[in-house]
Amino acid sequence: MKVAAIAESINIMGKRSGSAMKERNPGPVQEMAREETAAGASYLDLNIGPARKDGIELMPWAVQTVEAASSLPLCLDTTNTEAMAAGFKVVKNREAAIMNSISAQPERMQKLIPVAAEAGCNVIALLWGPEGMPRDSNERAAMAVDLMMALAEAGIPNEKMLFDPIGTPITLGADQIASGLEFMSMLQDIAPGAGSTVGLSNVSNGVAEHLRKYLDRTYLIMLMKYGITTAIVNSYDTELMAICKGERQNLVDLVHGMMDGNDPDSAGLTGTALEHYKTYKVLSGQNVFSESWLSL
Ligand code: THG
Repeated sequence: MKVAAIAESINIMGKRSGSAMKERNPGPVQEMAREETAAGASYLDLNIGPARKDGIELMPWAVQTVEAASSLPLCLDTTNTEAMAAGFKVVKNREAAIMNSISAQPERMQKLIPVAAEAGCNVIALLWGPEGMPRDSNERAAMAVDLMMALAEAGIPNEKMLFDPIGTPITLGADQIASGLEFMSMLQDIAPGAGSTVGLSNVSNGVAEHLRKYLDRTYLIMLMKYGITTAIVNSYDTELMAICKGERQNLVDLVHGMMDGNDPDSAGLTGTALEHYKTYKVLSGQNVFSESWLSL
C-alpha cells in the first residue's frame, strides 16, 4: 500500500524557505521544490502561515515561484482566507491542487467553501471546531459530518475531501492518538470514498529533534492500517518516504500485526524492525513515553 506524500518543507517558519519567502527570493524556494520533487513527493505544501500583512501577495508569489520549478500539484496552506483565494486565482493545475485547509469553524467554512467549489480542487477538512480540538472520536465524527454536509451542499464530492483528524503530540499521552486512529477507522462509514491526511510531525512535537523521525515513521504505519491516503511529511527523511512508496512491507506487516494483538519476541528483532517495535509500544500506550524509549 502507498501513501501520497505532501512535502511540508516550504514553510514560512523554516530556516531556508522562511527568509527566502519573506525576501521574495525565488532561488532557495525553487531549490527546495526540486529536492522535494526528486524525493518522490506527490504534492508540495506551500505554508505561509497566517500571513496577516501580505498574504494576498505572498501566496500567488509562492505558487508561481514553485510552479516554475516543479510540475507537481500544490497544497496551499494558510489560515488567511484572502490569501487562499488569491492563491487559487493563479494556481495552474487547480483541480489537482489541495486547499489546506477548511476547519469546522462557521466563518472559515463560509469564506472558503465557495472558493473550493469554484476551483474544483481537493479540500483538507480539518477536524478543528469553534471550541478547538475535538476531545474524542465521537466529537471528531460529528465535526466530520458537519464539514462533509457543508462541502456536499456546495457540490464538492467525497472523493475531493481529505479528512485530517489532527495528530496529537505523544507528550500529551497515547489516548488522543488512539482516538484519532479510531476516527480513521470510522471514516469510510461517515464519508464513503473520502481521502484522509495527517501532519505526521504533530505526533513528535516537543520531542528532541534527533528522535522525532522514529515517532513520525511508526505513526504513519499505524495510520496505514486504516487506509490513510495522504500524509504531510518531511520528504528529506528517506526512510519515511520509503514507507510512503510501499517499499517497507515487512515493517508495515510487523506494526499491523502488533495492532492486531500479535506481540512478537523482540529478542528476534534488529535495526528498523526493533525501532518500530519499541516506538509502537509507546504510541499505543503500552509503554509510557520518555525520550529514552528507544534505548530501553
Ligand atoms: N495538518 C494540516 N496542515 C498542516 C499541519 C497539519 N500544515 C502545517 C503543519 N501541520 C505541517 N507542516 C509542517 C512544516 C514544517 C515542520 C512541521 C510541520 C517542521 N519544520 C522543521 C522545524 O520546524 O523544526 C524544520 C524547519 C526548518 O526548515 O528549519 O517541523 O497537521 N492539514
